[in-house]
Amino acid sequence: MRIFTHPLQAAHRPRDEFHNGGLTPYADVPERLALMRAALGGIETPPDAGMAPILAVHDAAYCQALQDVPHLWCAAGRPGDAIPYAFPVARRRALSLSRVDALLGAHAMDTVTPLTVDSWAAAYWSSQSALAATAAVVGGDRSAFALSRPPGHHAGRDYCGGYCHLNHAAVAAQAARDAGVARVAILDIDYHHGNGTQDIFWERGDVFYASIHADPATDFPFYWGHADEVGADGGAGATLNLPLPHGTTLDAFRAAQATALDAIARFGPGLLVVSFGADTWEGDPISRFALTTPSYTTLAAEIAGCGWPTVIVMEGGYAVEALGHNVASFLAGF
Ligand code: SP5
Ligand code: ZN
Repeated sequence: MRIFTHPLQAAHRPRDEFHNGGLTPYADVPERLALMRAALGGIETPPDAGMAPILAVHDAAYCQALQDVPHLWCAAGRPGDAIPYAFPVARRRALSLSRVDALLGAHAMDTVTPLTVDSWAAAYWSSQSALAATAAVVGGDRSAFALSRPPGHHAGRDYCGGYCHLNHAAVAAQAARDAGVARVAILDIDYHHGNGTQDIFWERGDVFYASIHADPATDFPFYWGHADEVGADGGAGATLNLPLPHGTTLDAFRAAQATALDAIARFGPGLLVVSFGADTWEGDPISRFALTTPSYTTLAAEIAGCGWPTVIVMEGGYAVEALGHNVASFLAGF
């Protein structure tokens, strides 16, 4: 299986995230990439497919803000990484976004996703890795893996959040559509609900989104991922949410995955994108499921058994020392 990642994905190194009433060390450390690389062989650098496939999913003004905010922040004399503190949650009229805090707050959903001058390149090349994997699969490979980092599934068309800036799984799914694949399914098995992916395809019937995740009643992102969220308009019925409780082990996760795969089979995709997070592992420092390293081989084999051409995109997983083993276990199942 071809694997894609780019060295600039490691440059993004925020110091802290604002969480639980204070600054705590940022969980998405660049060492995640080094350990995954070390556990995998034959990694390729993706070609540069440019901005067009990213702009097929994300707003141009948002992409510009991701690039500008860290520089504006430094120019304003701010000492730390760029973290928003005011959000236009209430209904708003036209805003002037000339102040960096307004520009950032209007394009962010939380305070755990700091921006640095290196964030854009890391996110951009993570999307390029997903695009290269998609091109391989559209070109006839059975599967390919995008070793994306920073992750993507919390990012929406015009906002960052949950350590995510660009939604690589959505970029991959849209690229497959634009390459002529009529129906694309996304299976999201990160511990957290992929609110950004759900949001991007909420009203579309050509891209099916199924997610298995910690119940948003107890876990980030809190406001999305409940079982009654099924899509709207042309996308009604093309979103499936399967929240699970703390302590979930392989048996319950497998049952939920079987439900998701049945729904995807009824949809009939020409290509599957898997948003894979290893933060469902029993030792993950910010999560509360109880999958083991061998669990991932079982889950992957059941996905591979469906026979759909599959693009795998890396999402979360914060137990750094175990991450390489968990990713290798998942890929072994393919
Ligand atoms: C892609 C992904 O897995 N994003 C997860 C975002 C979860 N953020 C909310 C929880 C933040 C907990 N941060 C703990 C940091 C400890 N230093
Ligand atoms: Zn996650």
